Amino acid sequence: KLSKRVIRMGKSSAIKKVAEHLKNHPEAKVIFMVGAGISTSCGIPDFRSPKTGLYHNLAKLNLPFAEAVFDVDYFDKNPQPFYTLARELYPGNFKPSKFHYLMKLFENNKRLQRIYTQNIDTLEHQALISGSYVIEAHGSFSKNHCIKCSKEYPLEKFKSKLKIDETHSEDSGSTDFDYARCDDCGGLVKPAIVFFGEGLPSRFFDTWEEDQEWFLKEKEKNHLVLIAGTSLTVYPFASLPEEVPPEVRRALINQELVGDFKAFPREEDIIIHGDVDDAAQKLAAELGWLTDLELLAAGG
Ligand code: CNA
Repeated sequence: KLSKRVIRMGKSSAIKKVAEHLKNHPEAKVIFMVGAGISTSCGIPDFRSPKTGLYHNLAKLNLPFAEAVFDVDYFDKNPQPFYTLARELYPGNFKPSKFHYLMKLFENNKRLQRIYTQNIDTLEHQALISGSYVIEAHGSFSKNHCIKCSKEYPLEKFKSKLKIDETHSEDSGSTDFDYARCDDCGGLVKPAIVFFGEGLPSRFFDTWEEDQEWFLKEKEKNHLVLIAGTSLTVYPFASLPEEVPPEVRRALINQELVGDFKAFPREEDIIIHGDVDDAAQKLAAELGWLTDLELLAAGG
């Protein structure tokens, strides 16, 4: 039933529907919920896209299972896969996408309520979106701590070890590769990225509770939730869309139909099948923000 409706609506008219919603409700603000798909055009692979995703490419690291790269016990035994991945993902190596800049324009136009991101690439900050709007649900590289005694370390502690040591190349299979270790107990130092089995930052839960109350208080303003570039498979983040109150409209921009949009579609959902940057460009055009988007993307 849903797929018929999606086909009937088409991509352009779905984008127009989002734009119309925002134009018809000038007080409405947007909460974004985003994932790795908004950064793939920046050159950062996502997890699950076939052939290009990180899980596909991790095969060469001989992991017992792909998710082991984000498993604390595995990291304790063998930090090399995480170091390899961190080298690929480390903030500073990439520029934001058009989609990131679209979110910045929502802030500039006072139409942004929040961005819940699963990404650890900090591209929201690089797009100069104010930190008060951004919830990094899966942590970031900006803090580090020892996995044994929890002693905290500055960013440099881990970062300095990311440079490939020619004499102890990972490929040579050397076991004394130079990993960041705690000065007190010798435990491995790990960035504050949420690994499987670890708790999410309390700011994630606190802010989501506030935002849910905000929805209830401001029902008549017709706020919108826009979900983009995520497979909605990692919990508890993946449950956010289903916790959006039924009277609040949801839109999805993604290459595939995912999560609650697939399992429990709502009559009012708007589905934009396709590329996030392409959708960002079209939505910006509909909202009269295209020149601003192009200026931001060009770095000026
Ligand atoms: P995922 O499971 O890899 O899903 C990505 C989704 O985005 C898929 O549904 C894709 O079809 C879709 N997609 C990919 N490219 C595009 C595009 N250009 N336009 C539209 N849709 C696209 O990633 P999730 O974020 O859902 O999974 C959560 C994990 C991924 C979090 O724990 C992250 O920390 C982790 N991750 C983050 C990064 C990053 O920080 N950039 C990179 C890789 C993985």
